[in-house]
Amino acid sequence: MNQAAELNRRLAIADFLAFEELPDGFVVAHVTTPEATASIALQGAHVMRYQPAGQAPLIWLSKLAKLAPGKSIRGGVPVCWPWFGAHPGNAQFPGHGFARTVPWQLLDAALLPDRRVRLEFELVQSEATRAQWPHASTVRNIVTVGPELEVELATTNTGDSPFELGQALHTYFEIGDIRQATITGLDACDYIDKVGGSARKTQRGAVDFAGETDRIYLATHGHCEIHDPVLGRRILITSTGSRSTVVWNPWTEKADKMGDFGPDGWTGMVCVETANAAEDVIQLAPGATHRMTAQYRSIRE
Ligand code: TA6
Repeated sequence: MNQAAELNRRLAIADFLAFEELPDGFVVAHVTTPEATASIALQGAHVMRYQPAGQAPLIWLSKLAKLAPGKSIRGGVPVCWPWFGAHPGNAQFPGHGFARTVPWQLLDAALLPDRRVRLEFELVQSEATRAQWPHASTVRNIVTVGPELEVELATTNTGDSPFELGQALHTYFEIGDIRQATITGLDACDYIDKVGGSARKTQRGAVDFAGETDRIYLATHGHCEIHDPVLGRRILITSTGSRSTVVWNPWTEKADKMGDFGPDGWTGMVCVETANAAEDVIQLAPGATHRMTAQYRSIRE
């Protein structure tokens, strides 16, 4: 019996949750609720799609996204864990950690009384993951689909010594045109400008976009909004357990180099990432659990 058939036997919820196996054994959970639909790959516990009923998708997925074992997916909500960006000590290790390209298992699927669907995934550790991350730990990703998309990344230190944890929900949002979009809620926050030689700067007013933008905002307050006049909506982003927010758009040249954005794909997306990055990395004590959550919803404007 293939993986999807086994998952359908054990965890499917009629009319709300079913599993599909793509070529190469890539398994996807499809969620349907009255308020929204979503698709989550078991690899990386990666939310690939989320679309509120009657609206454009909230989450952007590249038309050239590769859905193959071990390949990072361009778009959706990639889980960057247990480090953000380049590995602090070994340049050979994958950028943004290994969590998004390894198998996760689905521990539980539940239809909640309010007709939201909650899926709880746990990263499957292996010799390969332990070779890059020797710390005794578990990490779970809990995805709840309803009128909002809620994602919670929970890391537990199951060992007897502390470790440093960097992470992000590297979320790609669908927008009408990056050149007309703005982001509020980061005013007066300092940021590391990775396009400007990692200089430290301070945000004045709303964030707008006129070229490649790659910033780690620091001491952020857990709420920001994407204003999208083209699609006529605001996307509200609320987070807990995070004091750093990454804003990224590759613009045309970098997107072309990356090769999986598709023609002009960069104009229709912006990443606003709930993170623990830079000086916001977490020192996790033995036995402790750190929870980082993000909630996404849109309001017509
Ligand atoms: O979060 C922004 C960033 O760190 C950019 O610097 C860029 O590298 C982006 O992530 C995409 O990274 P990826 O490994 O998914 O291609």
